[in-house]
Amino acid sequence: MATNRTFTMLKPDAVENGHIGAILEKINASGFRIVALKLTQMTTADAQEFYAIHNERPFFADLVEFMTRGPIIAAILEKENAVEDFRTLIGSTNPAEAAEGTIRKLFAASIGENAVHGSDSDENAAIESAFHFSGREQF
Ligand code: RTP
Ligand code: MG
Repeated sequence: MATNRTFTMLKPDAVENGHIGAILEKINASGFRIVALKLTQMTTADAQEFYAIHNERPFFADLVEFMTRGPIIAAILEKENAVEDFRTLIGSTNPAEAAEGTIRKLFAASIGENAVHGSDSDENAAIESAFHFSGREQF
């Protein structure tokens, strides 16, 4: 499998709870290279666009409210098989169902406030990376 990239956000709960350092440490220790990184905050319009695929879901309003309530860390990560391996590292959407040692098991409180985002395909990784980072911000 060729080296490729995924996109992640450390969500407002992770930032509020002081988990930036611990989560980035785990990401690096798992073999991902950080090729873009910043602290930023999404507007309501940003979150509605970023999560547009979920706009008919019952949790959409709560998701937008949550994702805009404070700063996030946005990052692009590089590794062989990056998208799939990062989804494995973060664990199930619901932390109660996440495997031991995964980021959501360690740092997330609930299915809504689950500490971290990971792209679900190479195509979405590229779209999400471009949403948050200019070409000059990617290394
Ligand atoms: P993400 O996109 O953030 O990496 O999470 P995911 O793929 O594991 O889950 P997805 O189905 O894409 O859902 C996106 C985010 O919406 C919130 N959510 N809340 N209350 C609920 O039932 C519920 N379901 C999903 C979570 O923040 C989830 O990560
Ligand atoms: Mg998703």
